[in-house]
Amino acid sequence: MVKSFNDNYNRNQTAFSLRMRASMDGMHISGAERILSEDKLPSELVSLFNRAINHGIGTPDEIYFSVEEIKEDILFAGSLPISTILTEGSEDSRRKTKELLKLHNISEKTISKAFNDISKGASPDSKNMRGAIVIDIDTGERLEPDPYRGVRVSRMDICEEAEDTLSIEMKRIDTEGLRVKEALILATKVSMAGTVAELCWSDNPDYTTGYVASKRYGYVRFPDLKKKGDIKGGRAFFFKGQVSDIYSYINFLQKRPVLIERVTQGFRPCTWEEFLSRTRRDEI
Ligand code: PML
Ligand code: MG
Repeated sequence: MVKSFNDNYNRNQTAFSLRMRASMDGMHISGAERILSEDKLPSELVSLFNRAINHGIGTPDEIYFSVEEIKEDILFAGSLPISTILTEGSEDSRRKTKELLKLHNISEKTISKAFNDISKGASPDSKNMRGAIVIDIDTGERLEPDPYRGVRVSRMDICEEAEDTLSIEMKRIDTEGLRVKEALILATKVSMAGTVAELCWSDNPDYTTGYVASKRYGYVRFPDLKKKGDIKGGRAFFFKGQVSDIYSYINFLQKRPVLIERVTQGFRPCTWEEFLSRTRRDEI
């Protein structure tokens, strides 16, 4: 994203998807996605390599890179608006996160399943997953075809100008960090696939803020969603639809190139009550 595909002068230029994933003893520790023009590939490869070997969880013993020419049309999109909820510790954060998920008509049982699975390591061998859980909001069933791997969202990035705008916007709303930018890009694409809501917190032991994201409520951050030192983390996508639709849903998430070209204004940190009254006001 640092040097992304710039739509101002090269919308017609060939774009490439650059992906990195790093693991240690089979455990996923880091990953990144870029869409960029050919001239930016060498420097970005080096920067993703440096990032993989300097990860908080540990030094990887395997790093994979892939570079693919993008042949499909790129979908250009506006980002979800960012909100941050002020909470009183991890229990309060979890309670409010669950309340927000309930506002999406997701049952308590399904929400608890997503929390439990991510908290214990969502793959069948209790490791963090490289990709996300996909969970049916009606049945609570997990739908990802490979429960070890999950669904990894791929082929998304932000245009250079929009990234500059996002940096300014994030400063305005007291939010910072590459991690937030990358999660916002991913969450925006996930919402475009028709996902009811996404739940995420990091597997990095030092990073405890998580979020719920959806078209309806935007990208809503909750500090202290897990305790410091905890290395378990991941994503759950709450899905509603026919199980037969799951393949086209996953195909969109993995293959459809999406570039953020517009930044939607977000909000300064606020209390849960302020957030609710603002979102209710917006419904009128
Ligand atoms: C991750 O990097 O593993 C996920 C980060 C999610 C939280 C980002 C934020 O603070 O909004
Ligand atoms: Mg991570």
